[in-house]
Parts: sequence; structure tokens; C-alpha cells
Amino acid sequence: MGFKFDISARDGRARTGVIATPRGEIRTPAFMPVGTAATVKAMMPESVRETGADILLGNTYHLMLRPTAERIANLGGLHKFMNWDRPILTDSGGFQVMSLASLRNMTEEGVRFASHIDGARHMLTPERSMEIQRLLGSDIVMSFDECTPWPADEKTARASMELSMRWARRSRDAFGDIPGHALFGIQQGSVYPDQRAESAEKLRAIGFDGYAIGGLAVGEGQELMFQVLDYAPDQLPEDKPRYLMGVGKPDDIVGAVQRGVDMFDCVLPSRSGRTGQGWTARGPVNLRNARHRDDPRPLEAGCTCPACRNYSRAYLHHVIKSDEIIGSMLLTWHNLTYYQRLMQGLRDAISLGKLDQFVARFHADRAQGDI
Ligand code: PRF
Ligand code: ZN
Repeated sequence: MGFKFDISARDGRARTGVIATPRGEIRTPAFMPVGTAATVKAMMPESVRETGADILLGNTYHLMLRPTAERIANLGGLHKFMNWDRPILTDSGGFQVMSLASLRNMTEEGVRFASHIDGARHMLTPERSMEIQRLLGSDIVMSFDECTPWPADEKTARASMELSMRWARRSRDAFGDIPGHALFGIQQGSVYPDQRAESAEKLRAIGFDGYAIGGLAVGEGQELMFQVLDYAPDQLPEDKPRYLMGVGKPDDIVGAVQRGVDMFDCVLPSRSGRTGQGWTARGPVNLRNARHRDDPRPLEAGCTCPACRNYSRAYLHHVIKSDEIIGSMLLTWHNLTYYQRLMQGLRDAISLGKLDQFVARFHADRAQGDI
């Protein structure tokens, strides 16, 4: 059984559909919770599934350092290792090297760096990244790229984009064809329409199973990101999934779906849950705030997650303030549930041809603020 993308409905530039993989279906637009180190922090995998997630994201960079890709392969692969039998997408490592590792040295060959864990020296190349992602058993493998830093002048952005395109070619050659496993290319080109177009053209010529938009959400702000998304998705093949890497806040996701993006990942719902931030239809809520101290109401009325079904804001406030582990567990569970509810709402609205109404309601609810 192969890897297939079926679009079932469109509304404006937005699409909804299903990516079929041997490990199960991914409903799009999809949000992928981040499971960097073979765990979605504070969650059991069966609980992540209960929130409605169809697919998780894992990281080449973290797993190659600890416990190593070879060890995971010897133990039967990442799915078995972490007890998640549905699809996993893995990022290729370069982006994480640039944000986490030290003593980085980038050449045509790849990136040399020192581990942020023990300082040990490593090298990542397109070929090594493909090998690691294959050892992990990743269902959706990302090609090895450089996320062009922002801001970048035209000349710098072009050199970076062209390097990423040469690495995309090497990634494709090294990956080969693994039945039922997909390889995605990553578009770069910063905020320059002609460079984005050229990058898309180069990726299409190589041929990938899906196409990511990289190099956004790196400090340029939502307005500029949306300006790029006004044209970038349309430069990519219409019949393949489009993935906006590392995005984002709920309003970023809504705007990107309206502009034709199908897949997202972000640490925000899980990471901010661990610091006491709860995401709701009315916007973010800081549970550390003393106003919740005596509040018997749930974080979000009508939410079906365990935090909202069984606990008060007062309890969530207490366990977060006391740094109790259950505080991280409950808020992460709620936030991932909220994100998946948002994605289901977007999918339903696109199916019904009512995305504009859904988006208007989304913004109206947030404008009201927390209860
Ligand atoms: N490339 C890769 N991973 C990424 C990005 C990228 O450009 C981004 C940019 N937001 C997040 N993660 N490989
Ligand atoms: Zn909830």
C-alpha cells in the first residue's frame, strides 16, 4: 500500500482531504503534535491519540544524539520504541542544529556541530539525515535543508536557497524509493517571490511526495508571513500535501489554511501548557494568574478533555503554581485537544463551503476575550 493524497473539498484556496499511509490516515488540514525526543512531553501516546492527532513529529537531531538512530533501529524502530503505531513525520535536523548545537560549521557537504548534550562532534549531511530517518522508520521524511535566517538580503537568501536545492537533490538520491514512505521537499527563498518560485520549480523538477514551506515563522511576523503565503502555496504542486513548518499560533494556522496549507507542527500547545498557558476559543489564558484562585469553572466550557471535564480553574491554578507534574499533563492535554478541535472545525467548514463564516466566528470569539 502506497502513500496517497486525496482532496475531497475546496473552499477558496483552502483544501480538505486525507493522506493515506500504510500506518493510517492523516486528515487534512492536519496539526502534528511535536514529539521531539520520542515523547510528546507530559503525554502518553494513547492520550495524544485521544486528542484527535493522526500523526506526530519527531526530530532527527535529538534522536541521533540520544538514544541514537542505530539503537532505535535495533529495538524495532521509532514507532515501537515510543508505542505510537500511526504515522510519524521526522524533521531532517539542520534547523535544530542551527538553533541548539554549538561550534557549527556549514559547508557544501553538510553541517559539522557539537552536541548540546555533551559537546561530542557530529556531522549531518543530506545522506546521513536520510539514513537516520530511514533507521527511525519515519513515514514522512523531510529533505535536508538550511532554514534561511531572517532577515536575509537577496544575495544571502539566494545562496542559502540554492544550497538547500542542491541538498534536496542529494536527499532525493540518497532516499531512493521506499514503498509506503514519503519524502517531502522544502521550499526556501525567504520573503522574495522570485526566489520562492525558483525554489518551487527546482523541487518540482526533482519530484517529491509532498512539499513544505520552510524559512517562515523565523521572526518576520504574521503580516509578512501571510504576504509570502499569498503566493508560496500556489507555486507548489496542487495535488500534493503542503506543509508549513513550525507554525504556529491558532490564528497563524487559520490564516495559512485559508491560503492553501494542509499540514502544521508547532511546540506551542505542548510547551506553553507546561508553563501554565491554556489555549481556548476565547484566546490564551494564563492559569498562573491569581484571578483563577477561587474559580470553580472549567478552563473551557464544553471542552471534552480531562482537564475541563474533571477539574476547575482553581485546581489547575494550584497545580501549576505548585509545579506539580499533573499541571503540565492536564494543560498539555487541553491544549492539544483545543488544537485538534480547531483543525476539525476547519476541515468541517471547508467540506461545507463555509470557511469564511468559520473564520469570522473564530475571530469574533477571540475578540471577546477570556470569560
Ligand atoms: N526547515 C526545516 N525545519 C523547520 C523549518 C525549516 O525551514 C522551520 C521554519 N519555521 C521550522 N522547522 N527542515
Ligand atoms: Zn479542555
